[in-house]
Amino acid sequence: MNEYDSCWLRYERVPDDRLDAYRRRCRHAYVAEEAPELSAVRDELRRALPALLGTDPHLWQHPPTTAEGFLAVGTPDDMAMIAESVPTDVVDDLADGGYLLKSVTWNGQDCLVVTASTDRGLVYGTFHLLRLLNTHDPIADLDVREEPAYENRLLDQWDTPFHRSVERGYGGESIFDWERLPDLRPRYEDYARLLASVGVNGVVFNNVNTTKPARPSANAAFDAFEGWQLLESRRLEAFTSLASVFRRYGIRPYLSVNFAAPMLVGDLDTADPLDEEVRAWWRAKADEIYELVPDFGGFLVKADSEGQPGPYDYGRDHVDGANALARVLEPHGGRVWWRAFVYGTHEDRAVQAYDTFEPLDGDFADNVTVQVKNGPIDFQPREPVSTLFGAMPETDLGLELQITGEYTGQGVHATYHLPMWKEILDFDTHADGPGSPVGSLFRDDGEGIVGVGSVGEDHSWTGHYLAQANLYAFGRMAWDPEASAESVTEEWVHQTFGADEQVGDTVTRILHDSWEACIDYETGGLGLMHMMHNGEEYLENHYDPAPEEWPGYHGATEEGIGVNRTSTGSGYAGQYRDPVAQRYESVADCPEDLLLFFHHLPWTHELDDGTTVVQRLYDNCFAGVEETKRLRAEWQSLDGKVDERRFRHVAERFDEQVAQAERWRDVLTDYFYNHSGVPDEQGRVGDD
Ligand code: GCV
Repeated sequence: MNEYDSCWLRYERVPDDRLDAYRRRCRHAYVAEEAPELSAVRDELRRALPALLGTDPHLWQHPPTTAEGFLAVGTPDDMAMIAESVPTDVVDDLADGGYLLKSVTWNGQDCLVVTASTDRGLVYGTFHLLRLLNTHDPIADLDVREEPAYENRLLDQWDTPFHRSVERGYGGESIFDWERLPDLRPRYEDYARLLASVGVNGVVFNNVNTTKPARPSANAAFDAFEGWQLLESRRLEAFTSLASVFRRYGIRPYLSVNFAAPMLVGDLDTADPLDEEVRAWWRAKADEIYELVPDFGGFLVKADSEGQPGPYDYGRDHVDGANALARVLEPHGGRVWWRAFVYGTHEDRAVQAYDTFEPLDGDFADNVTVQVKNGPIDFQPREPVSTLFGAMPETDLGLELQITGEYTGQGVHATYHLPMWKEILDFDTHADGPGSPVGSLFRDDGEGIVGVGSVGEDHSWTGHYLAQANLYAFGRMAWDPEASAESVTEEWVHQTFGADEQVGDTVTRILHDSWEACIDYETGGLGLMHMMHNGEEYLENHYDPAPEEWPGYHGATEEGIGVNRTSTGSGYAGQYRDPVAQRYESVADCPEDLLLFFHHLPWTHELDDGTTVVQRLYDNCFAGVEETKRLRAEWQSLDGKVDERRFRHVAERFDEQVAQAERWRDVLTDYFYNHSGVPDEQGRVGDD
């Protein structure tokens, strides 16, 4: 990887005190037969082992005859040594993708075994082993058994085909050059490697907004293309080459489809999901896709939302729409991911997803997954969790998280999402009584976790070198939601910035403190949200402060602030199960960090510690800026300890982050002051 960063797959020479132990077991490697995934394993070992160990390892395709120790990667059927080294019934019982890593002695030699019952598991196991070498972990007594917590760990690319743009992507233009397919770019494989190394097993390659480009492209000729055209036969044929790259890494390809495709791609005059011709059109299209891409994962659909067509256009509902597509995918083992992101007809947008989908529980086909954003609004810095979690026990659900930082400073601010995701996963829904955290859902077949992607053509991939941590953490958490945030961060930092303790500790601190800082300066920290500038179509902003644009989201008046979502307001709090509903309903019990999401309160309402609401908002906005300055100083302390390119890039972004945090602080505190008329106790706000 030269034109772009290697991210966490850097493979730098391990320290001398590890070298002997590693070389003893990895001087040679045996990788069983030539399945696509195993050729990827072989390539990865060819890249990694010489770089890590400074040796030129032999890679055997047949059981080695060497008298030295070696690394064996294969299923128990591939080699007697593997079958004899691990309990084969344990291997057989592993979920798809699961694997074992084991240190063994074979013919008196120190060896290592990576085994699994599926080729995909061998890919993950190999990356796990390489991670251990990269982080200089001991490998003499390895006895690891790993299985993914969720069957589906998907990446949703909001890349707009042909335009090379990425809606809400801040890492540059799309890496996917559809116009040139079937020609492949090395970057595709490197992206697949990054994703597989953290266990992602599916990619939706195009934006859910299939009828509009995120913004007009530089090349006007491409503006004639729309995302739905990917379903045209010649486009699908070209798509096979992309699919084959990701297949080698155990990643299934998916496409977002436009619900009106039978009219847009076909020449029907309706897309009514109950119309026989429409059904036949989808069936033929699905058959065509599977003929070309046998491991195709399925369709992602945004229907009847933000201008996208859907079943409502024909007087049908979401079940009719989703099931019509599910039916044609079912014979091929494909799945429909149907998004629950709908709003527009209710005064309070928060209530709509639940009102729309909960009554449909149990009616969706077995191969439909309803994909739900983590919160009821839209990836705000902090939101309560969606009321749909735990409310649809008869339906396969997927949790949608945002890896890209649409509302968290985009590619400019260093905002780490893992602490937010942990908070979401740990939230007790009480769906099955106490102790039913969000993370315990999505565990059935057909369920899973989905991340909205963040990569682009930038050298850094993610627009900010530290934002790579969000991509890494997403995959690791979707594999193992119980892993501690600290351990995941530590892994990423070590692999990405090396073993230097000062660098490791500093970057870890920056990441872990960054989210709360962002909440403070962008919201005031009491549950307010969406005070962003919206901008024009194609130039949607979601970055600059503009609380005056959307007063409905924060409810500021001269008397008070916040949105009443209790039983005397929109009733959103009542969509949770008790005792969660009761807790949010009550001003006294509602957690402070969501107080103004659920309640409209006088500016001078006193919080638990006696501080008024408005004073706390002032204080938090100021604290957020001070914290951001502290984080910048932490980064600056690494001058000379991190390579120049990354050091400068992050340092410059921190300067802009501080300036932007100050802008937020000033706009918000002025706005609060102008509405409340209450001066800041410390004289920092208002006339000067
Ligand atoms: C892909 C919000 C974002 C849109 C996004 C949409 C969605 O409205 O601003 O960019 O569209 O959510 O998730 O469908």
